[in-house]
Amino acid sequence: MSTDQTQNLTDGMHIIVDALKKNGIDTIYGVVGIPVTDMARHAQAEGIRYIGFRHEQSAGNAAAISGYLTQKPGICLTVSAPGFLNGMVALANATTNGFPMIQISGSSDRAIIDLQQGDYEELDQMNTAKPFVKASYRVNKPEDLGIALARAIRASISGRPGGVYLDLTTEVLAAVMDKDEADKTIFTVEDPAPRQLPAPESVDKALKLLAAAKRPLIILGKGAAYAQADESIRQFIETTGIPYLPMSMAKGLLPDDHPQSAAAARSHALSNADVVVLMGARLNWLLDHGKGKHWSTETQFIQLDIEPTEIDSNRPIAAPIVGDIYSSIEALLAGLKSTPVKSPNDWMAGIDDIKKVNSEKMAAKLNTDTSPLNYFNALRAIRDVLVDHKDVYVVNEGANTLDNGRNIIDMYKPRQRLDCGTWGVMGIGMGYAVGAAVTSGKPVVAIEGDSAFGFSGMEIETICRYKLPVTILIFNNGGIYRGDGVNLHGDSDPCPTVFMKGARYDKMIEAFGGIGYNATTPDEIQQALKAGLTSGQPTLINVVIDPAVGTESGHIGNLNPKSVVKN
Ligand code: OXT
Ligand code: ADP
Ligand code: MG
Repeated sequence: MSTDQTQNLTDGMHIIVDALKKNGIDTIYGVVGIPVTDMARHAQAEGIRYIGFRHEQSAGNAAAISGYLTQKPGICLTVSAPGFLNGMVALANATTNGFPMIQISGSSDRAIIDLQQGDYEELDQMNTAKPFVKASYRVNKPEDLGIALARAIRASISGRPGGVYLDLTTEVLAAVMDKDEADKTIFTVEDPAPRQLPAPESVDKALKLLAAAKRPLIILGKGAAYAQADESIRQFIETTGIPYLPMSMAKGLLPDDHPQSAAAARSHALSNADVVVLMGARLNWLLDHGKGKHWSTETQFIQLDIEPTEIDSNRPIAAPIVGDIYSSIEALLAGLKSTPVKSPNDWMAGIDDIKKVNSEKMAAKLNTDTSPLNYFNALRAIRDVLVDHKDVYVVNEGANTLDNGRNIIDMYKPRQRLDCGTWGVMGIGMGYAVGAAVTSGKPVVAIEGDSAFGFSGMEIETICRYKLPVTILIFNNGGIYRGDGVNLHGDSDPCPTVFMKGARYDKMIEAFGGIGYNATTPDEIQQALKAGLTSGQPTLINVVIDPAVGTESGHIGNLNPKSVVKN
């Protein structure tokens, strides 16, 4: 074809990029190959930043966390069948956690797939994705690309955010259209996540219940963090004087050293509260479904959530407020004028007493001086550096590394703690670190169990390639939970929980031009961490932890099924 004949033509892979640009998408996280390589090249040529990963799951995790941080869908690009499935874990995790994300995947020839005639990377991806996402769409005509992306964007961020799958067949990517006609098919989505105002009577009812409470408690969840209603939430908590408990990723919504935080008196606050306000937090396993020893059967609940079907999921909710948290908090604040709420002082004083006891116990653990290090003195060393770096994003995964990290590393700003979330999933580490660094331009510190790191460890090459300011601390206790497990059969194979002894993860990053440190004392941790933060260079610190100090499954050992048979 001559240049004259092609100059007014375009094709699917160009149309989708134009549509992404029109909707303000500035970054794609992915892994390329047949049939999406040229689409990625073209996106980059058009000024969309393309971050190429070593595995789609990490690309997906980066996209998901960028969605959480920005309220815009994070975009993950994958190849057909296996690449698609690798990305699906992250997409499903995004849906579970309520992070807006769109996975765009190329797919093979639909006619061959449908007749199961054995195409290259054959899989009915649209239907495979369905159980794991809010919506799953396939585009069969290039003129539908604009509307399909619009639907994907709206589905991912309206209501409870989540994952959306967009299937682009090889035929559509290559399909040719007149450029002027194609331009008419793409558009900017208008108000993709409209405010959802709560009913005034719901707000009124909730305030009356709260005003009568003697021991009210607010539980802040990551839905509240996502809503970016930071100032109003703080104002509501401070005006009412109600103590609050942050769920893990809501830490920092108010600074962890806030006097009304009940985090260091968790079970006392939960079991004694008479009215609990669930603010963007689900009454799921992380809150024992509102049942059991941490809860009173007398407790009444107010629940703020955008998803109506979340209400009454585990316990009856006396006062549901269905709406977006931004609008709901505004309405609650306005309602305080006619229905003032003041939490009784003796309730907070009682919580303070328990906080004091628990904080003293914690201080005793933190101030140990052991060789090898344990979780507490190693995390104390990190905490004391990070207190001077409040802009840092903290990624945290593992079991003991996660649970102790959550309790010891204080957060001061909203949405800066990123962790295993609702699924308790391992493997988010490096993807979240890349996504946070790329999205925010701020330094990231990833505190990783050695097992947790292994799920996405190859992405240190990605971190080095893009020269991201990420410092990774690997809590190397030589295993899952502990490094001293014994093979019960007695042969020379390691036990299921045990890894290579004396592994030097710091050497891995040196292979890619990053900086590695091996730390065996609090001082060495601090020197290395400060150097990583000051240089802004990709840095990996192998923190040598006593293999014998971890607890099976960290704080959630009670979830392991118990065997009647004694080994
Ligand atoms: O209430 P009380 O009075 O008791 O006091 C509480 C707080 O008030 C108090 N506290 C404090 N006191 C003083 N000062 C401060 N600052 C303070 N802060 C709190 O302390 C107590 C306890 O507080 P906490 O922790 O809040 O309370 P609790 O009861 O623990 O809270 C309950 C939960 C459920 C809310 C909380 O525990 C929680 O959020 N847990 C999340 C747990 C989680 O998600 N874990 C990850 C999954 S574990 C497992 O599944 C793993 N796997 C399997 C696997 C997974 N997950 N994924 C995939 C894809 N494949 C396999 C694997 C492989 S973990 C894992 C790897 C583990 O090995 P690593 O090497 O990575 O890690 P290591 O363990 O380090 O070796
Ligand atoms: P956590 O793990 O921190 O307890 P969850 O992920 O379990 O938090 O719960 C978050 C809840 O917040 C979900 O039920 C979700 O529907 C809700 N949510 C998310 N975004 C908003 C929002 N903008 N407004 C209101 N509710 C929201
Ligand atoms: Mg470990």
